[in-house]
Amino acid sequence: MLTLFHATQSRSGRIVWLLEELRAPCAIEHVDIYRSLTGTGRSDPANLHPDGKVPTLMHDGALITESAAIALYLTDLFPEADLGAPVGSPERGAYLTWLAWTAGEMEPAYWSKIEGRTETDAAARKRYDQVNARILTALRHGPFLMGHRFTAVDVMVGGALAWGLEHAPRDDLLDAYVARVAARPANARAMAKDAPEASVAA
Ligand SMILES: N[C@@H](CCC(=O)N[C@@H](CS)C(=O)NCC(=O)O)C(=O)O
Repeated sequence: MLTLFHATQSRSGRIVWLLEELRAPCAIEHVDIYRSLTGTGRSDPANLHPDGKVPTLMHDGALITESAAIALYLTDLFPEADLGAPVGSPERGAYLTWLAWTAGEMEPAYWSKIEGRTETDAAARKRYDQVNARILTALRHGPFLMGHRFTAVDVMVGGALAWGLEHAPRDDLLDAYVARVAARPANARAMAKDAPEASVAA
C-alpha cells in the first residue's frame, strides 16, 4: 500500500501530480509543515519524514523521502505507465541524470535567483544561466525534456517552473512548455486533491 504525506502548495504537489499521471492508487495524508518563507506552520507529528518535510512516501512499510528519489521509485514501481526509463534501457542514464539534476542543480540555482544571490555572486549567476540553458536546449528538441515522450522529469521540472515562473527568464519556448505540461488532465486532478478538505484515497 502506498501513502503520501502531502502539504498543500508545497513540493509534494508534484508527487500528487505524478501519482495521477501513473494512475497509482495511493492514500494522501495531509500534514502541516513549517514554511520558512512566511514563518507559518509547524512540523507535524503525523508526518513520518525524519525532518518533518514533504514529500514523504510510505510503501508497504518502506519510507522514501526526497522528491527525485520518490519520482524514480514510483516510475520504477509502475513501469507500464511509461513515465520513466527501466534499468537497461537506452534512456536510463538520461533519466537518472535529469532527476538528480532537478535536486542537485535546478533547485539550488532557482533558490539563488529567488534570494537575489544571482545579482551579487558570479558563480550563482553562472549556475542559474546553465540551468536555463540546459532546459531550453532540451526543449528545442522537445516537446518534452527527454524528447517526444512525457516523463516524470517533466513533472519535476515543469512543476518547479510553474511554481517559480516569475524567476525564470522570459522565453516563449519556456512559457509554452510550462503551459503545455500544466494543462495535462492529471495535473488538474492533482490540483483538485491539493487542499486538505479534498483529501481522498485514490
Ligand atoms: N530536498 C527535499 C526538500 C523537501 C522540502 O524542503 N519540502 C518543504 C516543502 S516545499 C518542507 O517540507 N519544508 C518544511 C521544513 O523545512 O520544515 C525534496 O526535494 O523532497
